[in-house]
Amino acid sequence: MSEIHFRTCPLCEAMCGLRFEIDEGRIISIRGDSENAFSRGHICPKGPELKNLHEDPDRLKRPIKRVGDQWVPVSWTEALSDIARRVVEIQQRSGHDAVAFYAGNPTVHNYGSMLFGDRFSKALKTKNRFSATSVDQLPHQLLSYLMFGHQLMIPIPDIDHTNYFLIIGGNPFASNGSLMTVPDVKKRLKAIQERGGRYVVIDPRRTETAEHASEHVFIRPGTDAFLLLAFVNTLFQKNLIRKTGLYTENDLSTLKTLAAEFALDRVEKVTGVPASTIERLVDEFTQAKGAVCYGRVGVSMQAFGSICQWLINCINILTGNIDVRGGAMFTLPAVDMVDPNSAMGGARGSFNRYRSRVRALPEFSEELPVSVLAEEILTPGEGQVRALFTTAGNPVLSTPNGRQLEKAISQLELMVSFDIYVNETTRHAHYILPPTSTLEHDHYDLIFNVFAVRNTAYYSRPIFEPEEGSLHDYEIFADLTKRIELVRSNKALPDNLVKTRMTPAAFIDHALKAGPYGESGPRAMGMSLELLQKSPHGVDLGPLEPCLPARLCTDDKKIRLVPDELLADFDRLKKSFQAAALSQDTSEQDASLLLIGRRHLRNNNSWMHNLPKLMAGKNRCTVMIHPDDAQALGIHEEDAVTVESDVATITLPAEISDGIMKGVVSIPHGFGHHRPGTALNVATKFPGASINDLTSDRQLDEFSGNAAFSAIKVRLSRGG
Ligand SMILES: Nc1nc2c(c(=O)[nH]1)N[C@H]1C(S)=C(S)[C@@H](COP(=O)(O)OP(=O)(O)OC[C@H]3O[C@@H](n4cnc5c(=O)[nH]c(N)nc54)[C@H](O)[C@@H]3O)O[C@H]1N2
Ligand SMILES: Nc1nc2c(c(=O)[nH]1)N[C@H]1C(S)=C(S)[C@@H](COP(=O)(O)OP(=O)(O)OC[C@H]3O[C@@H](n4cnc5c(=O)[nH]c(N)nc54)[C@H](O)[C@@H]3O)O[C@H]1N2
Ligand code: SF4
Ligand SMILES: [Mo]
Repeated sequence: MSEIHFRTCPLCEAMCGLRFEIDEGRIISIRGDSENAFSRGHICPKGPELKNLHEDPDRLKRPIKRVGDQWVPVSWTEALSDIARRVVEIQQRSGHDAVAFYAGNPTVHNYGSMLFGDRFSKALKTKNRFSATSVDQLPHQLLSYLMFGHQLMIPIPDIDHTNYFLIIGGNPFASNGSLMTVPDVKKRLKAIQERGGRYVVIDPRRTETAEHASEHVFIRPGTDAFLLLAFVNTLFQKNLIRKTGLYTENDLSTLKTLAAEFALDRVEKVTGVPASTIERLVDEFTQAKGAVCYGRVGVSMQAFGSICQWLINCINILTGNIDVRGGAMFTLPAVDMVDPNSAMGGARGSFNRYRSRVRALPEFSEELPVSVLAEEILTPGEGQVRALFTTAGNPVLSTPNGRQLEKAISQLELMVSFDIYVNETTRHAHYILPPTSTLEHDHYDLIFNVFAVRNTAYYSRPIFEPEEGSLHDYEIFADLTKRIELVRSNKALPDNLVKTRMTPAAFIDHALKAGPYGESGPRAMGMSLELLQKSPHGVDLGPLEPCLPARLCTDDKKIRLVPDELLADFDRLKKSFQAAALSQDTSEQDASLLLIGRRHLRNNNSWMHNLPKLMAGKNRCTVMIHPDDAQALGIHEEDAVTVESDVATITLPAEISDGIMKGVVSIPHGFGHHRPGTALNVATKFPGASINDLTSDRQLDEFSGNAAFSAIKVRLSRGG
């Protein structure tokens, strides 16, 4: 007799409920759970692949140590003791900052790793803490911190009630939504159209999302800030501002002055978006009952990522679409990560309290931009990084100028990776510490509930008992934190593992009971771990509700419409606008094409290319190019093409498509599995090439330090 188990999928942000059929310890099937309170049966092709991920023969289960070119098994306590001794020795010799820490994306999908990894990295007392945040959503968090007073007060599109959804630089059909946790986004976007509304996509590529949109508008990569300023300017010019008491008049008039320089005709020239289109979009947006502007990685991974996110917030605020049904709203999750008085709500964020050693880039929330990691390792001097921990990350493929980082990490005195694979990054480690499979541990989505389009709560139980002798991420972190503490105080190290009394589940139980739906919160209903354990399809906590100004974390309970810190960045923007306008005026044409990224439903950043079913079909690691550009360069479909940036060259096949704007080319990230020593038997058969060999650690949103992956200048030529 087979058994049925339920849990949510940890692979992307959508939190789909899954139904597992298990027979004698083997997975028979994984389907969408049609009764799940949030996802209602939705699933994508990656969900069922949790079976093959769990059973992947390349998945590591025991710690290994690199001896020359060989990996040898080692016991947990031997590995953890040696690491603890070496970390303390390096820090005593070279200072705390000599040890760096990088946390990759799946950390956020594993609450044990998130909670205990954070504690561990803070116990290292190093300034050199990094994460995938600074190659992704740093501008969102920074602007939420500056405008609303809390890095996690991210405005979420009220997709189920809006009548006008303006999507800039996001492709939820491929990504399943981001900073907008929304299972079955296709159905929900279609529902907008069915109720007479519109959804409009602004993107240099006619993406899968754009194909089905009410309208798609091409834009020249990296120019969105100018478009958004023209939008704001038009709101002022046409008296379309809907005032609320949420911000000061002073800020409003500053914003008016700043935007005034961005006239529609000049912006048209720079962005490629016709002035009449911008005007019409403004009219449609302001006339709709419930409209929301939303921008994702396409507008945060660019030179003006922070200004883009600021202006997107401004558009929602100025048109009266913040904190109202159908606009941009804030969540009230069962574990409240925002309210400073709640169990988990303390970390409002911080900015620019210190800077990186070599290039002086600013701190955000006790992290530095990962674009400086390589130079912090390569540049001699006091504070030089000599040891690195990575957890759930693959920065060689996912951060800019990956080859430079590779060179850097191959010189480290000590590198330790928490990972389930020997990948392009972890192959350089001295130790790899593999945690249990995701199906062997429990999970509660601390973060994605903060971004969800509806308030819900779900607790995922493990499907399988952990294998004998394996450890969860949190147990490894807890042991190592303790061991380092013992070495620091000259105490003997134990031969057995140091168990932690506090488990992630106990933590969550406390936070749920103390939270808004717990024992005495504003929506008290007895929320607890026990209640969730009895609810295999999750608990629905209702639609997003207005909550301002009470929930604002600013001192005066006002939105800071124009943060002072950001004003300083405005000169850089004006200069860039003038330069762009000038180059459009002169007939002199640059031979460069502008490179952007691309996501595909079957990829997941760098790490699911080892699953055969997801790799079936056409090669997806191609350079997409417009037919006119291809013709001018004599490039034909599937020709090998060399792509050259100022940093490096790579070769990959051409894919000719009129779905990409003329002058723009696109390459997906996460490929480049040809590197020797990568132990991924399927992925290495589909190696592709890494876009991040081409991207530059110097190309940034200088305000936040976020990597600017969009609008990289490249030159193409036929041949490999
Ligand atoms: N299948 C799949 N799903 C994923 C992931 C994955 O790798 N694969 N990754 C997950 C992660 S970590 C994240 S952060 C999210 C990201 O979620 P999304 O932001 O929705 O991801 P993308 O599909 O990369 O969409 C970015 C869009 O921006 C466009 N773009 C690029 N440059 C510019 C520009 O200069 N201006 C404008 N206006 N648009 C631009 C691109 O053409 C692309 O369509 O997806 C998550 N979900
Ligand atoms: N050019 C370009 N570069 C990009 C992007 C882009 O759009 N364009 N997107 C960026 C974005 S949005 C992101 S988020 C980053 C992602 O960048 P990273 O987070 O650095 O890379 P991932 O590919 O997500 O690597 C995840 C690693 O975690 C491991 N892993 C999975 N689950 C677990 C677990 O439970 N525990 C542990 N210990 N390990 C686990 C996997 O084996 C894999 O090695 O890439 C960024 N890089
Ligand atoms: S959409 Fe995301 S959460 Fe849902 S099944 Fe696919 S990968 Fe998993
Ligand atoms: Mo991401």
